Parts: sequence; C-alpha cells; structure tokens
Amino acid sequence: MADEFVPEIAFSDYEDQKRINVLKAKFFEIFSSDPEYYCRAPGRVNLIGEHIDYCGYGVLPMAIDQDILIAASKNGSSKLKLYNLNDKYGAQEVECSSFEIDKASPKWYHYFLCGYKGVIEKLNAKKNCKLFGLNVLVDGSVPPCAGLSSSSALVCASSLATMMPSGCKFTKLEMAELCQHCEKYIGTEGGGMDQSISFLAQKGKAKYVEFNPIRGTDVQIPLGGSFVIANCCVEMNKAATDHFNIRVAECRLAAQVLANQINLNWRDVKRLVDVQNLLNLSLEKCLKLVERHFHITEYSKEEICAALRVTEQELDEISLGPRSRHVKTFKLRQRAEHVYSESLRVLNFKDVCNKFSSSLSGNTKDSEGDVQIDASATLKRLGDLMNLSHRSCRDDYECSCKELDDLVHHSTSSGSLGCRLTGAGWGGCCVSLVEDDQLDDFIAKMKNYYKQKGFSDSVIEMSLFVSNPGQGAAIILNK
Ligand code: ADP
Ligand code: NG1
Ligand code: MG
Repeated sequence: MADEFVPEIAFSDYEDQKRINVLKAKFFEIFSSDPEYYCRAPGRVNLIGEHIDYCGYGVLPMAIDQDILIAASKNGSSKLKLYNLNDKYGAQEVECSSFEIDKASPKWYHYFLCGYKGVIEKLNAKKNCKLFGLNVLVDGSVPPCAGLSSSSALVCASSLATMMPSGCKFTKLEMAELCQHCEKYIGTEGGGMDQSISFLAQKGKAKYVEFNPIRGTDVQIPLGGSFVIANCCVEMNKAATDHFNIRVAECRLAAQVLANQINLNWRDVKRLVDVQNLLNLSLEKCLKLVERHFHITEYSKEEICAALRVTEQELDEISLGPRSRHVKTFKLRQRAEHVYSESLRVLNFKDVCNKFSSSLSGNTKDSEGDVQIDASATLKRLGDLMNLSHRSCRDDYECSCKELDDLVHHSTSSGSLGCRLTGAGWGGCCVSLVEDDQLDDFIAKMKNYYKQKGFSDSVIEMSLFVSNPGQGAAIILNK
C-alpha cells in the first residue's frame, strides 16, 4: 500500500456534529473567533503484543472510536494558547520559542508541546521555519491513563494541528514516525505502536504493525466475535511514574546480557530483536537461549556490571535512563521470556486470522480440496492466545494489578473466549473476545460486577463498551 497523506474531511462530514459544534462554540467564547481547522486522532486497543514494540517486535492493535479532537487557528502572535474543554485540565499560555517539557511532573499541555516541537523540528530540517503561535482548544473522549493511548492520541492530534498551518503536507507514515519520536520528549521510551495505529488505522480493520520502518498490514478479525473493553478504573500515568521505563531498561539489559553470554558484541545490541537477528534464529530458539543462559533469580546491578565488564557509571550511561538508574535488581529472564513468547503469540494470532480469511475466499486447500475452517474454533484459538498473553503480562512481565486481574478473571467466568490487559498496564483496561451470540449475556454479567463494586451507572457506561476497529487520524476543514 502506497503511503497516503493524512485525510482531510469537510466539517459537515464529521460524524458527531453535536460534539464539534460544542467545541466550535466554546472556541469562539474563548478566542472571539471561529477555529480555522480541526484535527482528530484516535486512541487504540491493542489486541495482542504487549510491551514488545520497543523490543523491535510487531504488534496487533486497532483504533477505537474515542479520540482527541482539537480546534485550532493561527493567532499571529508568538504564543501557544492551550485550552481544554474539560475543566480539570487548566489553560496554559507558553512562548513558542522558549518552552520546556517537564518530564518530572508532566501536565496535559506538555503532550501538546511534544507534538508542536516534533513538527517544528521536522520543518526546520527541510528549511528554516518561522515559529507561529496557535489558539488551541482540546476535547478528549479517550479514557485517560487507562491503556487506550490517550497520550498518543493527544500527541498525534497536536502534531496535526501544528503541521496544518505550516502549509506542508506529511504522509501518514511520516506523521507516525514523527510522533513516535516526539512523544519521547515527555520521558517515556515507547516503541511506536500507539502513534502508528492512530495514523494508519482504517475502519473495520485491525493492523499488524511492524517497526523500523513502520509498516501496517491489514488483519481481518473472523466474523462472529466482538471485542469488549473494560476499565478497572485504576489510573496509571506512564510519564509520571517509573514502571514503564524500568521495563524498557530491563529488556535492554536482558538483550545485552544474553548477547554477551553467547559471545556477541553486546555493545552492538539494544533490543531483544537484535539478538534474534544477529543469530538468525526462530523465536522458539530464542526462548531456548533464554532458558539456558539466564538464572531465575533477579540480577543485581553489580552482577550485570561484572558480566559486561563495565563500571556502574558506564552501565548507567550505556544501558539505563534517568528513570531506571536507581534500580538495583532486574528480572532479566522473566522479561525476555515474556517478550519472545508474546511476539510468537502475535504471529500465531495473525496467522489464525489470515487462515480464516483465506478459507472464506476459498484459498485454503489440502489434497482433498478446499478446507473449511470453523469460525467458532478460530475464535476459541484467538481467545486462548489472549489468555496466555495476559498470564505472561501478569506473571513474567508483572505489569498488571489486582483490580485488573480480578476484572480479567470475571471476564472469563462471564463467558469471554479470552481476555487480557491492554496497553502498558498497572491499571486501566482489559480487552475480551466474546462470541456475538453471548454478547448481551456477557455485558449484563460484567455490569453486575461493576455494580457490586459500587460503580455508578455513568462510570459503568464510560468503562464498559464494545469496540469495532475505527478510523485513523484526520484533518477536518471548514469547507
Ligand atoms: P494512556 O494509557 O491513556 O496513554 P498515559 O499515562 O500515557 O495514559 O497518558 C495520560 C495523560 O495524557 C494524562 O495524564 C493527560 O496528561 C493526557 N491526556 C489524556 N487525555 C487528555 C485530554 N482529554 N485532555 C488533556 N490531556 C489528556
Ligand atoms: P500506553 O498504555 O498507551 O501508554 C505504552 C506505550 C506503547 C507500548 C505499550 C505496551 C507509549 C506512548 N506507549 O502504551 O508503545 O509499549 O505501552 O505494549 O509509550
Ligand atoms: Mg500513553
């Protein structure tokens, strides 16, 4: 598929006229003029492939309908005037030539600044770009800090809002690459899944997304099953905490220690995929290496330094980041086992889906002729992979929490074929695969669970919903 430009749609074609008109009216109230343009970027649900994008492995997300919608105009000044429809996110004005993105205690508008900075740097790389001020009003419907990627939706929409008045047009892939890098200004060392799917998504399709460079391939989910998202309502802000970056560091150390054990030059290795590529091994063989070369107990920093023959200071510089330098012990075997086995599950999940689509189009044959693949058995197989993925996230990667595990448990006992945490974890959402004829019963049982826990109807409404693959980011023009 050729890389397309980010689509531009007319204001009157935007699906939710009520919402965009509310945004328009509020923009007028604040800035005494109408917005010149709007941008939207969706959140996502990752169906399988958690914490492997930053190790170099492909993942399988789809966009959700919930998004960040921004109304904006050039304001002729040197100021970025950043407002939010939701009062909990206070307004902020910053000079566009002299702002800082606070990694230690990130505020909502710092995510906007990530997008602004990323685009300005990209424009400057082409030709010297004159900075411009913007009036901005943000409206978000992605549940925040819940693993559905509200942060990247905000960064992607912000970068579009900055790109738009520059007169330059970037393709979806250019925007995805740009946003993968510029979200790192907030301090998280993510792998690019969220920004990629936010730009590449197409209605009705999940995507297998690969990295370096970013590529997306359609994956058709077999008919007869639906994905249900449920939020355990424990919020986890990735940029304000160390959990996420510590896992990134553990994976980097695991790759380097493993490389060193098998006599590769560990300094050439940054990600677990590098070890696989240098040896040209299958993922199954990588798992065997992990079993053979890592002990089960934690590795101390001293042990790692001795193995790699570096001082602690060198290790800090080469392999650790500001958020992981204080850590004294690392679970290398468990993290590597999760990454290689999860990457294998992604490939299996994709193959099961592809085999089913081929069988529908009569492309799967054996010596007897066409092979009919049973839809129910296919969905069951996908569910099994999701269950295995959750176990690996919970036990080996330790990125779940009690409330989320309880919800996953309740999902399986309410009739889902499979359920797993989605996104970074330590709170937030799980995604369940449910057979369509079981859907009403499943939702009723899940609602009861929320009610028993004391959640109000309005919270339940926001926290439990069926999700179909949604559309990617777009610019909405006043035409
Ligand atoms: P997620 O899993 O949702 O991506 P993150 O911790 O990565 O969680 O990012 C959440 C942060 O994104 C919030 O703390 C907030 O700063 C920002 N954010 C999310 N939604 C909005 C919104 N509607 N308006 C402003 N900022 C938002
Ligand atoms: P969320 O939960 O959306 O913050 C993060 C990373 C992804 C990926 C997942 C775990 C960012 C922007 N996002 O997602 O790249 O690593 O965790 O699979 O860092
Ligand atoms: Mg995020």
